[in-house]
Amino acid sequence: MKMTLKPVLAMLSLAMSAGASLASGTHAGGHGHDESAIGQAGVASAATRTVQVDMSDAMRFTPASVSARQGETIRFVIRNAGAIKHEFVLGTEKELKEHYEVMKKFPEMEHSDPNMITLAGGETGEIIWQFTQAGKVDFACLQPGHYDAGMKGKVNVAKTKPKTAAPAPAHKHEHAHE
Ligand SMILES: [Cu+2]
Repeated sequence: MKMTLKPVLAMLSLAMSAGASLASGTHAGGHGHDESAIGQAGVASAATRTVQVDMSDAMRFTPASVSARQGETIRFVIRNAGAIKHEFVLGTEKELKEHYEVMKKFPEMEHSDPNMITLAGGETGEIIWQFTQAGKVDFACLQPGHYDAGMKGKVNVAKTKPKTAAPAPAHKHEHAHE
């Protein structure tokens, strides 16, 4: 079965909001999928750095913590060092949890978006991603059971300092008379 996840998520959230009371009131018009929170699909030519992330059947990412700078585009080379299927999905923790619940209901679902890659054992693939907001971006493997087993990690995106006019000129003058 090949289908993209978003329509399924949309259907599910419709079904859930129809069944839920209006008490929560969190759905203020939008459908809550805020892609700008985690950044956006990057352009390969803009990638300044390559980060390799390995996935293993021990349900771990290596490294599980990646540092980035706001605005930076990273080329992630994802390697499935295990024998079973794993995936690397970037998202907010909330998105990942929602997505994971869908994956548990539809384990055979194949999904594909710029923020994720699914790899069979031994495969390697890549994601180009630009981190536009400072803060934490989570990633996880959403294969049933894997997220619960701790197959998750995070990208810490450091705030970019406001651009200063020019680097302070080096003072060549010695303060000999001090
Ligand atoms: Cu996995």
